[in-house]
Amino acid sequence: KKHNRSIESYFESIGAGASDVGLSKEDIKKAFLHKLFYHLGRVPALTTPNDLYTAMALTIRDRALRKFVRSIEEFTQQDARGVAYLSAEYLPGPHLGNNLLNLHIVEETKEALAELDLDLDEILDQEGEPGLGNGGLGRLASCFMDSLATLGIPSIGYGIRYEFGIFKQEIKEGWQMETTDKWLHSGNPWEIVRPEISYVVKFGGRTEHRTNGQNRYEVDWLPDSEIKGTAYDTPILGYQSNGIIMRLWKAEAVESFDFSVYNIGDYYRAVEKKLRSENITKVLYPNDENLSGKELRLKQQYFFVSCSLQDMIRLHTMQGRKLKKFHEKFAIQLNDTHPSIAVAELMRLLVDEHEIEWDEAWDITRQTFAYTNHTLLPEALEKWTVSLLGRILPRHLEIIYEINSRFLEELRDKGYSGDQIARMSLIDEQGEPSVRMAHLATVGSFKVNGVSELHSRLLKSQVLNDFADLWPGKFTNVTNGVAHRRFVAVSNPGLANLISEKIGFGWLTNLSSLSELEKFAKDEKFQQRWRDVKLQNKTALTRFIEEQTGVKVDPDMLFDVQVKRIHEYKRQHLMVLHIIDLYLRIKDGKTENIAPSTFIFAGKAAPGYFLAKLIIRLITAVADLVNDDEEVNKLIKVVFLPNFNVKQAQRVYPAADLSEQISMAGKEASGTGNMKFALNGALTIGTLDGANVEIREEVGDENFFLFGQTTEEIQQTRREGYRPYQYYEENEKIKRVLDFLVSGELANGDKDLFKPLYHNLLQQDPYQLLKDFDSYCAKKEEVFKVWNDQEEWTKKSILNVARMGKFSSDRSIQDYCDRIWQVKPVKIQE
Ligand code: T68
Repeated sequence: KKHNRSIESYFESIGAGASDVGLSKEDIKKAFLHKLFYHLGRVPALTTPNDLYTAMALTIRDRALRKFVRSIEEFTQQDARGVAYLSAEYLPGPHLGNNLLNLHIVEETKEALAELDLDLDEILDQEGEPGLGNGGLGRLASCFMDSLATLGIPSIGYGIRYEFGIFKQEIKEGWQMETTDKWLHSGNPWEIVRPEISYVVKFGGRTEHRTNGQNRYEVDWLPDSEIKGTAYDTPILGYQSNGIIMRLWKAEAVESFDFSVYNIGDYYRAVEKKLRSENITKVLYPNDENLSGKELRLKQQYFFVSCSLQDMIRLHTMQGRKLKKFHEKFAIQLNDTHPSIAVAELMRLLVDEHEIEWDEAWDITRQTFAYTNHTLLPEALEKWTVSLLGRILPRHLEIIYEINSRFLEELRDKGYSGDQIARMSLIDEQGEPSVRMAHLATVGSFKVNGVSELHSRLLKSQVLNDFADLWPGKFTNVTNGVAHRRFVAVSNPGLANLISEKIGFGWLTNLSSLSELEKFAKDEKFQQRWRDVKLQNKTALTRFIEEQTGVKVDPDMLFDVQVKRIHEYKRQHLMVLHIIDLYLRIKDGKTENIAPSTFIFAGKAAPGYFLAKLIIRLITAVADLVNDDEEVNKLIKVVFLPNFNVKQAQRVYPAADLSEQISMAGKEASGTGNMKFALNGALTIGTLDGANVEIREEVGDENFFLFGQTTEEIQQTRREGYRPYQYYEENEKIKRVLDFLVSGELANGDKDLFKPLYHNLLQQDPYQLLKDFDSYCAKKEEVFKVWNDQEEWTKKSILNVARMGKFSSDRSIQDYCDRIWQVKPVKIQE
């Protein structure tokens, strides 16, 4: 039965108005106690911190859901075109603080709790986070959810509900150790399970081809297993605006028990089957920018893609709409190639299950998908061997072959020949035949975008060059952005208050209005308050560092920070080489011009990435050496903060003075940490890589510490035959620093420990650290000089913030709407 009444009228009919989800202090207090007693069954004397947090989260979730149901009502009424964002990863971070900001009830909540003798900050601190991603790509997806909701875009985020997210990192004797992330351990008050929203996903088996009675060619897929995906919804609130959902799929057995087996008494085998099914969404693969080619990973990708497409088709046809108009109602954004099997799956659903002819199905498919590329690294470009794909998804392999043969035919018609066709084929025939997922995504999409100007340009000239020549109009750029409300307003309230006091609250929804801060850049009183805020944030971080690592640091020192996944291309070790150089200078008594600095690192290494783990070991070794040396530790300290995640990031960005964005040019697609730092008033030392280029353009060359070769110079160096050993021989400083690695002075006399890194740098140095080393060191001298002039530094810091308006994810989403999706906002009236 259809319910055509508005949500408002339901409330009215029970005499409740909207007050059951009211936002006053009294409403919040009442609701909170209600949750504590009647949802959790707790008496005041026996509540645990987790109970208090859970009751508060449930209180806020109700309010978020009210926004969400109103949004859905509005989207449906207006029959609006919408977006589905498909991402194998999300990193939402803690929800509570962000939702309080978005509902505009931080003060009310604080007071409500205070009247109950409770402290909001303690409750906020209880919240863990869903670590359902590796790094930038997953966090970007979550920033986009925030902005989609804020802008009122009819949208949904689809993904995987991993039971274990990214591993927890501990440091034992200087090494990274991984333990499982049991994020669901104390429950997850934000999600709503939807047992009635579930779909069957097939795997394996074979296909049968035949012509039916009406002379239609048909294919049956006879799988050898089936798994059920169930929806888990998390409401994501926009700022004083709509609510959308992130819908994550959990794998389950089609029947909880296989009764036929159960009845013959083999209970354990029946349960085992259930466990095997649940395996699919057990754990996130912890590799960023590197492929494992594992069967389970392919199954994860297909599983969530199939559930999501079936769900969209249900939503679409539910209201009596024709499937042939699917592309008019939905744009589907593929977050990298991880969900790109969707191209073949939509074809299968349209052709095999809904009996649409191939050509028409292909038109629909190509008008539905758009693909975002996040990397140019060859080792990160997804490929699945034909044999694996054929075994797990036999029908999809056939469909991919069909797409390919038609595509290559088209190329031949256009006069393409041998080499070029082999390069563009969806199938890589060199070595073991495999499917190039980036090619499948490109051929199956109406738009392809990179994530910064530089990256989009390189995408067109390198990795997808042939395709860009063939379809120039298909390629575009959308520079990344960040959820500035989370990363400034929530995590840096001191700065947010100071900004709002000067320019009002407009920047919360229109980040460009930060430019109004420019006129205060030289105001001495304002500068002093700017510095006071930074010092407070640094003092808070100082306490956290001591708690986490036992190291005492001085908040008056320059906080020089590099936090991100550990990867050779990101060059954490370049920063370490410079620290070693400083150490040696201090030991020589040449301390002039060194600004007292604390070097802070954090980040996870992929568990199987040996050199990345060794870089962590090097950082902790240098930290031990430096921090324990009385002569040295007055001037410099080194810290490695374990287990970098969104929650920790929110403590770190507000406390940074200097942001290290030192990847080899051409390798970092965009970076988003770079934006979060600058928005919190850190100055950047960086290369012309990814979005650094655009950040520098915006903040001005004089407010950015640029060093290193450009992408073109890097390529030139390589073409000329880069010989890192030459730099070692000819550059005294480089020689001394590198020899120090194997001198035994690090790691209690172990001379062999860092040999792999030493040899890597001397023999290959694939990321040209040695070539960029001098330029980096020289720039550091300039950093020290500017730091010693605090007025100058503060002015630059204010100007950085004032000119960062471009880098909100609100702007990115607006770009996606205009350049790619062609969707318009539908805001709820409230
Ligand atoms: C990052 N990529 C880019 N990948 O490195 C970064 N990869 O420059 C960019 O700012 C960011 O994406 C957002 O566009 C990743 O984070 C992964 O995490 C990843 C995970 C699995 C497989 C491959």
